[in-house]
Amino acid sequence: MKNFDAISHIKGKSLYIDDYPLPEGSLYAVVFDSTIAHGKIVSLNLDKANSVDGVFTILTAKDIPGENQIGGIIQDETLLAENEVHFIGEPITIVLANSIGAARKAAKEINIEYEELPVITDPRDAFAKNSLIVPPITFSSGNVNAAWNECETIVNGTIDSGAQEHLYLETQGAISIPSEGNKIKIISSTQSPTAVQRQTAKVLGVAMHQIEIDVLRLGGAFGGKEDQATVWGVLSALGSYTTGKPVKLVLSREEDLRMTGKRHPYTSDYKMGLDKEGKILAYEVTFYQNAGAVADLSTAVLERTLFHATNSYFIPNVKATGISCRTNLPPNTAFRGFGGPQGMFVIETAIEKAANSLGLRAYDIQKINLLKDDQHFYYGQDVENSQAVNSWESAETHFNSKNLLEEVNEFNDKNKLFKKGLSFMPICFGISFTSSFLNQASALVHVYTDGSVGISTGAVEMGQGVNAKIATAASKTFSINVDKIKVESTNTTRVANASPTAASSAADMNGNATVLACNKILDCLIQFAKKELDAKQNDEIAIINEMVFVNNEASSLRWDELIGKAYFNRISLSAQAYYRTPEIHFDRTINQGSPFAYHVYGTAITTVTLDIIRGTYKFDSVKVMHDFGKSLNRNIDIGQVEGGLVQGIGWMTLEEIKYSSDGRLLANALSTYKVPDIYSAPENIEVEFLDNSENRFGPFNSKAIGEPPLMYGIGAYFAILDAMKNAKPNKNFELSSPVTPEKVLMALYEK
Ligand code: LUZ
Ligand code: MOS
Repeated sequence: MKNFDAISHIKGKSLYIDDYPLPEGSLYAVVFDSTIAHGKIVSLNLDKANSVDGVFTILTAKDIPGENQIGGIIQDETLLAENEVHFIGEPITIVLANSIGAARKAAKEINIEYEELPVITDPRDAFAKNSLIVPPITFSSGNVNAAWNECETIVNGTIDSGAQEHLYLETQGAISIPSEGNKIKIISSTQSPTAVQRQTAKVLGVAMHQIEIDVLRLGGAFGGKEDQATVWGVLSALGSYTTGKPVKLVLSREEDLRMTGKRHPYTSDYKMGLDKEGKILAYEVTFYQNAGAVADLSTAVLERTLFHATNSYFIPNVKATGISCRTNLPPNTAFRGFGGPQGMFVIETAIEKAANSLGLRAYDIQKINLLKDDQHFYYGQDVENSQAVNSWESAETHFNSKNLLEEVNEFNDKNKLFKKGLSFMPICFGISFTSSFLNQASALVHVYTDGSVGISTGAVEMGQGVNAKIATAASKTFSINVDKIKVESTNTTRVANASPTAASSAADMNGNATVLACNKILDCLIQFAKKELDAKQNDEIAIINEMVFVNNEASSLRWDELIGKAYFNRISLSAQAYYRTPEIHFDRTINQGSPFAYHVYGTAITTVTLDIIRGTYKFDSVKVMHDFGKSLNRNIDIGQVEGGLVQGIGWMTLEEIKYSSDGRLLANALSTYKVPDIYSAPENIEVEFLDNSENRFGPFNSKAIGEPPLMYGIGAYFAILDAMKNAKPNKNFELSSPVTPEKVLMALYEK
C-alpha cells in the first residue's frame, strides 16, 4: 500500500494552506520583523505605512486583547515585540491589507528606530556571560572521577555540530476564518493543532472552545512546525479577531528562513577513558546548546541530547551536562532527532579519537561496547530486547562488510588522487516523548451505514504516511479493505488535547487508540451478529475479509449488510478511545527512570570516495540494517529510512548555516544554503529489515520510524574522515560538522 496522498501529490491536487480558496473580503497579512539582533525599540511610526493604498490596519503588541505570550514550556516568548527585540526576524507588527502586494509595500514604509544592545551569537560566549535559558542539567551514573585511574587511555577534545534548516517544501502559514458567536477557525500548517488552539485562546483572552484548528496535511515539517507553527496561526487569528475578516498569512521562503529557528548548533567538550581492549570505562561530556533568543523547545531538546549521549553503548560511568545558552538568534527548535543526533555525534567523535590513541579502528571499540539485554541505560532504564548486536552482526554478514573493506583498501592501494573511506554507524533511539505526560492520544471512529469508515485522531499527516498507517491498523482490526477507510483531517473539535505529531510516536499512539476504538465497535458488532445469525453463546464469531464467520466457517452475512442491520437494530457504530503509553516514568529530581516505551536500533555501513585535489566527495553506498519491528507498511518505512538518512547526511556534510557576528543569517537563500539533491545522495542505498524484532508497544508489533534513520547520516562524516586519514595517515584532523568540501580541502593541506 502506498502513501494515501501519492496520486494527488503527483497530480498537483493535494491542498496546502496556500491553495485554499479564500472567502470574499479576506485580508492578507505580512509580518514586519526586527532588523537588528538585540536592542530597544525607541520609536515606531506607522503613519506612512497606514496610508498605503489597500492597507486595512497594522497591529502591534498593544492590540493584543489577552496575554502577549506564546512560550510553550517557558513563558519567555512574546507574540509581538513590546519594548525590546532579541533576534533578527522577531515579529514586531503585522500589516493587514487587501492584497499581499499592498501589505508588503506598507511593511516597507514602517519607520522604526532602535537603540542597539550587545549581541551574542556564540553559546560559549553566552555561557561566560551567564546568559542561560535554564540552569545546567546533569545526568550521571557510576563515578567518572573514580574511573579515570583505571583507564589505559584517556582522550579528550572539543567538537562542534552545526544548525540545520528544516526546508519543508510548504513554508509556514495559516488561514483564519471568523464565524458566528466569536468563533475562529484556523487552518494551520502545524504539527500541533492543540498548541495553536491553546496559545490563540490565551492571546485573544477567549476560551479554547472558541478556537477550532483544522489540519488537512502539511507539506513537510521535520520538527519545524512542532512549536514554531504556532506564532503564524495566532497572528492570523489576531487579525481576524480585530478585523472580523478572514486573514491569510503565509511566509515567503526568505521570510521563513529569516524568522524561524533551526536545529540547535552545539559545541561540546568530551573526555573518554578506556581499557586496552577498547572497553569504554568512563565518559564525561558537556554540551553547550545554542538555544537562540527564547526557550521554545530547547530544554526538551537538550534533555534528549543527554538521553542519547551514550548512543547504543553501555558505559558504566557517565557524567553528561547540558547547558542551554541564550543567544540573539531566532529560537532554535525541534528537528528530526530532537537533540539525539547532536549527542550521538559527540560520542562517535570521542570513539574515533580513542581508536587513534589505542591503535584500533573505531569499529573495534564500537562493536565491543554495544548494549546488551542484561545492561541498563545510564539514566536507569533496563535494556530490553536490544537489537544493537543483532543489527550490527546482521549488517556485517548481510552486506559482507569484510568484502567492502577489502574493496576500499584495494582501491586506496591503486589510487593516489582519490581515496575511499568506510564507517559503521550504530543507532539507538528512545521512543516516547521524554515529557511523560505527552504520551497520550485518542481516536474517534465512525462506521457509516454503508459500511465505510471515517477516523479522526490527533495525528497530523505531513508526508510521513501516518494516515496510511492508521488506516492499516483499522483495516486489520475490522478485517475490511483499506479502501473503505478514510482518515479525516486533524481537527480540535473531533479530537481534543492532542500531543504534537512528533517524537516518532504518532503512528504508535494514535494507531493504538484507533485499534482500541475499532475494537469497541467490533465487540458490539460481534454480539449483534451472534443474535442475528442465531449462533450459540459459545460460538466464535469473527469478521474476516468483510465476511462474518461462525466457528471459522463463512456465514452469508457481509460486512456492509451487518452494518446496515446493526443500524436498524440501534447498535452504536461510533466509538472514541484513549491510549496512554504504559510503564514510562522519569524522576527529574535525580534524573533517573524509564522514560521510553522502547528503543529503535540499527546499523549503517557507509562508503565514500574522496577527491584529494578538490576536497569533494561522493557516497558510493549506504547499507542499512534497520529494526522495523513488524512493519505496518514497508514502502512507507523504507521511504522514511531513505529520507532520514539523506537528511542526516545533509546535516553532516553540505548544510552550513552561517550567521554574521551581528546575528544576520548569511545562508539566507537556497543559493547559499545547499541541501542534498539527487546528485549528492548516495549512489546506492540498501535498506534491509532486521529479523526477529518484536514490539508490544506498537500497533501490530510495528516500531516507530520517523526520526531514528536520520542518525545513520552521522556515518557520512566518519566515512569522509576515514578517507582523509587514508589519504594522509599521519595527520591529525581537527574537523567539525558539517564537513563541507571546503573544510575537507583546507584540513588536508593545512600545515
Ligand atoms: N518533541 C517533544 C519531540 O516535545 N518531546 C520529545 O521528547 C521529542 N522527541 C523527539 C521529537 N520531538
Ligand atoms: Mo519532532 S523533532 O518529532 O517534531
